[in-house]
Amino acid sequence: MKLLYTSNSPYARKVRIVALEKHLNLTLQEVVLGAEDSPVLQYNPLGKVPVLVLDNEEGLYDSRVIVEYLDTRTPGSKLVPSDAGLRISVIRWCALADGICDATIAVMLEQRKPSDQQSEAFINKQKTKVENGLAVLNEDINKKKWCVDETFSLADIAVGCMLGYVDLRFKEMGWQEQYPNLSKHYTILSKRPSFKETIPIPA
Ligand SMILES: N[C@@H](CCC(=O)N[C@@H](CS)C(=O)NCC(=O)O)C(=O)O
Repeated sequence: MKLLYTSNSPYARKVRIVALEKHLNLTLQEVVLGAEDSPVLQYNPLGKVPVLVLDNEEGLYDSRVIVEYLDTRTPGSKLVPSDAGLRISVIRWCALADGICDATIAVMLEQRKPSDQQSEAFINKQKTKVENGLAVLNEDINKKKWCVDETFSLADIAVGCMLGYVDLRFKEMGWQEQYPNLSKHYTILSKRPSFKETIPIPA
């Protein structure tokens, strides 16, 4: 299996961490999005990373599908619980974490436009989504060791990747002071070898 990824994509990081946590061997191929020779479009018509290229050359996307696929590749402990209620809880945490990443990326892309083409209203709307999302997660994680059922799961991985990405793009917002419960959770997650090995590189 080969993973097409960029080093600072929070969605690709989620996949890499799942593979590391489950001791699954992935061949990593870093790509440049939008480059003429980028292999991404060949496997994903949306042109986005991550894409998991299976041994039969089928491309799997997006990150939510890939992590579920990887989770079924090993017997025993699962990052997405099989119990229906717990599963919904886990994927709901993931949906919010991914949504915060979506809004963070939207701000970054808007701010990369020439200043006379940027919309302040759009930027503020997206930043509000980030702040609202972080506030809810900060409340929900309060006093808990892990996001769901006192067990490390995909929810913790998604939240950790999102926080790493918010830290990369919005360090100046002081999120660690504003959301202390999330900050504590992030400190714990950041000690895991899978998180250490996949720290995003500013670009
Ligand atoms: N929902 C998707 C989001 C993937 C995504 O937006 N990836 C970004 C990189 S962080 C990308 O490839 N952007 C290129 C584009 O939108 O054309 C997932 O979970 O995989």
